Amino acid sequence: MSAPTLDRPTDEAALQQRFDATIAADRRIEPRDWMPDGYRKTLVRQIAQHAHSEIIGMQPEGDWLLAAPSLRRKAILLAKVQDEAGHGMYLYSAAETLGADRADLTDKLIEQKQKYSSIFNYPTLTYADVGVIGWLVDGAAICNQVPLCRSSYGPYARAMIRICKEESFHQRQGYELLMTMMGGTEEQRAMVQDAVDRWWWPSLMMFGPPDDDSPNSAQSMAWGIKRHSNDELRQRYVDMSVPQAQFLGVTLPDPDLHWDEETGHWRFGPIDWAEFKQVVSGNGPANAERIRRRRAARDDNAWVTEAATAYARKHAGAVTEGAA
Ligand code: FAQ
Repeated sequence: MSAPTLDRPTDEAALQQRFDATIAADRRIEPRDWMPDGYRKTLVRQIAQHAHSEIIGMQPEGDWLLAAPSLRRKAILLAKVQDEAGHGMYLYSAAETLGADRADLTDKLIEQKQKYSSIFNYPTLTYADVGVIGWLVDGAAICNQVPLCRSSYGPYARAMIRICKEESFHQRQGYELLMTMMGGTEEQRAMVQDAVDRWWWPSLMMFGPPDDDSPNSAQSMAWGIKRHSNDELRQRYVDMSVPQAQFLGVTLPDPDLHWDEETGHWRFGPIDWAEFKQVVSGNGPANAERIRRRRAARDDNAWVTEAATAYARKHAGAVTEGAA
């Protein structure tokens, strides 16, 4: 047996030291590297929640696929909703590199043992909601996710690069739809304003609880999983969105919103954290429906998974026999 060297540490303390040095040097942790249990658990938790959000996030806009007002709008929306499915798949794959099992993660979502983003528990009442989701919800997702492209875990960071590119297209298609509606009739402009009124505050909640009530932030930032705090990103998002709202010609539903010359930021009013807690604990307007549909998708399509698994097994057997 070879003696342990600095290159191939064998004891836990040396492994921890190497992990810490990798994080301190801002290099990536890869699936085969040793990592502390807490780091692995935190990543599985965040990546699984993120993947679930993408999959559940297909529902609010998916509800408008059959009612899109033109073939062009339908094609754009279809492409966007399919992209979200793809994002979910990249993210479940990233979670698998940490030893998580995809079917088990789906079960945990359906049994409500794992969370998904609060934002997807609000209904899409008019077609303007599709535009506002693209502009505000994808806008918030980009703001939160661009820094995750530099997350310390390699597979997560790399998945985020592609996801962010696609989210940028999503945001633009939403904004373009809203610009078109704002150039339309009074009724269309009113639909946009109504959608903005309903989605603005929930979009601010997407960034998570305030920093002093965010149990995971400090450790996640020390590990380089998260790069900025929830409040920092929320402020960045408000600063980015206010000029976009002005250009669009809508009013953000916040009487306290004002420009703070001293700090160079748009200051906003208090967020209703009681509503956030209600939604996250399963009591939002559409939680039950979202989970009911996800459960039905799993159960009704189980035969596809079984058939694909049987085919893959048979094919793998044939390959092994061929090799022999
Ligand atoms: N909703 O200690 P923290 C998208 C939970 S993808 C529900 O601050 P953390 C694309 C949190 O999990 C949107 N739960 O937690 C799209 C934790 O619970 P736990 C999803 C929330 O992890 C667009 C507890 O509260 N994006 O939109 C929420 O450090 C359009 C304490 O919170 C991601 O997942 C919430 N909003 O920071 C798709 C991005 N916020 O597990 C379709 C990656 C917090 O301790 C259409 N994730 N919680 O029981 C992150 O960046 C972080 O996980 C945060 C939360 C910032 C979300």
